[in-house]
Order: sequence, then structure tokens, then C-alpha cells
Amino acid sequence: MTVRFAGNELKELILEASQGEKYPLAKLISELERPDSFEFRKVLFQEIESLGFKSDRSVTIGFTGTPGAGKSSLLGEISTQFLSQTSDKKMAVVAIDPSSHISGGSLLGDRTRLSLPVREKRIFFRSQPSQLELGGLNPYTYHVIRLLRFFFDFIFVETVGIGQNEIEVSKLSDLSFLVMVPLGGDQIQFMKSGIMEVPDAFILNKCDEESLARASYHTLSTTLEFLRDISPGGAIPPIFLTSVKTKKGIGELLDFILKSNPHSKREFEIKIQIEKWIKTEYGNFGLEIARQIDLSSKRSFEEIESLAKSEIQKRYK
Ligand SMILES: Nc1nc2c(ncn2[C@@H]2O[C@H](COP(=O)(O)OP(=O)(O)OP(=O)(O)O)[C@@H](O)[C@H]2O)c(=O)[nH]1
Ligand SMILES: [Mg+2]
Repeated sequence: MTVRFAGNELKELILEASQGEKYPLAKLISELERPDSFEFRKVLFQEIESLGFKSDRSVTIGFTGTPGAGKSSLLGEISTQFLSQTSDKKMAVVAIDPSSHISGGSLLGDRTRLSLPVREKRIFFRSQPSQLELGGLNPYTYHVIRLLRFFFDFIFVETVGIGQNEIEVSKLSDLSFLVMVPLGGDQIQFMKSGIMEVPDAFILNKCDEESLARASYHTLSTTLEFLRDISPGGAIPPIFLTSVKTKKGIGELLDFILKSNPHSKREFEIKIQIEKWIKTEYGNFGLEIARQIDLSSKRSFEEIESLAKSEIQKRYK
């Protein structure tokens, strides 16, 4: 990669982005979304760390669910309440959009049903076209999230889907929600079949009506009873009943998120993401080799990436 940023330009972009300036942040993200971002990533993350930014206290929150369950609407309402309930916290939303075309680096996720002041520095939106099948995580999502973690206290990742996608998002989330609507019989069947990784919490959205809400809550919590036998401590995940229409339950949901102190999965995260990248790039053959190398999570993603790459290429010859 040629050097895209001369002199102090990168440092200035980082400092401006850290202040919540949207254009510099969008510019950094666009660089991370290039297929050949390796050199840039190396320089970027080194520079950020040398400037003293830390990312370990940021919380990543996955919002997954069936199309149209109201994920974007919920995140819109959460954003609004976030601004009034907190004074010094910052949040970002990354929406992985299965259907829209490339939004040309738009500053506001265009499908987030939201109109917040563009100048609001405590909130940042980004929509990423999914380059895989329906709702699949974008290959660059992980690096974008890594960057955002240095600047935002909370990062919400919205993806469509249930099953595999839900699992993909939960791999990089500290806290994952499954958003459903009342009487989603298919979804409940799906859960029963045990394929799905259990999210940290459920949201039943569109609970505009009390009776429907109660019935659905009952169905879902009964379905989840089986978890008592298999989960540590016999706990079942919390279920939030929300309505964007009546604003019901959203305050409680936000409260839960703000107070959450999730058990970080970061130590496994790099390994998981490295293996995912190797599998895409080199298939099972690469994976086998990579598993023999000491990919200690103490190193940065880029260091492990380049080590794995050279080992795999050596063995290919
Ligand atoms: N009645 C009612 N409608 C809602 C509620 N939340 C969202 N909607 C509506 O449901 C539709 C889909 O909402 P979105 O927020 O786009 O849903 P989504 O899950 O982000 O959809 P995709 O990103 O396409 O998967 C919109 O027409 C919303 O206005 C709610 O609580 N009650
Ligand atoms: Mg949406």
C-alpha cells in the first residue's frame, strides 16, 4: 500500500475522530474497508495506541433478528434516550445492511430510521453493505469495530438474521441481543431445535399491546426453561418487552445496557477472527497450519496475521 496520509495527517485524523468529528472518522473507516488494508491497519492501530487511546472499556452490543423486527427503530429510540440519560458517554451504531446498495460512505446509516442532529458528537452511525449472503457480516466489520472501540463507550452492531449470523455477531459482541416480534412461532421452533447459540438477552419488540406482549413473554420464557438445566447457575437470559411506538420498555433496556458489565470475550476474539480470516483466505488447509503456530493473543491482530500468512505461504510451496 502506498502511504495515503502524509506527515501528521493520520495523527490529526485520529485526534479529530476521537473528538467525535464525523468526517475524519468516516475517512479512517473507509480505509479499513479496503481489501488491502493490512499496512494501513498496522500503522493506524500503532499510532492510536501510541497516542494513549484505550479500547478495553468499550462495550460491543449485537442486535440481531429477523428482517423488520424493529432493530433500527429500537436503536434510533435508544440513541435519543441515550443522549438524554447520559452526559459524557458516546455511542456508535454499525448497521450491516443486507439489501441497500453501497451508500457511498454516508455519515448517517441511511436505513436507521432516525433524525438526529448530524453535529451531535456523542453519536456516530455507519452503515456497511453486507458483502456476503443475507445479512452476513462484512469482512471488514471487525476492524471497523476495533477502531470504534477506542473512541466510543458503546458500539451497537445491527445485523439481520438468525442462526449463523447471530453467532457471527455474538463472536465480536460483549453482549448480544436477539430481537424478535410477538408470536414469532418459527423463531421459537428454531430455538427449540437447539441450533442457535443462546444470546445474552432477548428483546420482544412491537409489544404495542399489553395482552399480546404478555402472551409472547410467556411463550418465550417457557421455551427458555430448558436453559435452567444447562446454563451455569441455572439462569435464563432476561427478556425485554419493548415498543418503539409507545416507547414501552426502552428505558429499561437502555438502563440494562448502560449498567452492564459484560464478561469480556476479547481474549478469544482475536483468535476467532484470525481463524475466520484464514479460513476464507486459505481454507481448511490454512487453518490446520495456523493452529500449529503459536498465535498468542498478546500480539496485535496484524502481527498474528502476518505471521500466519508467512507460515502458510511457506507450507504451500
Ligand atoms: N407497531 C410497531 N411497529 C414498529 C415497532 N418498531 C418498529 N416498527 C416498524 O417496523 C418496521 C420495520 O422496522 P425497522 O426498524 O426497519 O426494522 P429492522 O429490524 O431494522 O429491519 P431490517 O433492518 O430491514 O431487518 C417499520 O415500519 C417500523 O416503523 C414497534 O415497536 N411497534
Ligand atoms: Mg434495520
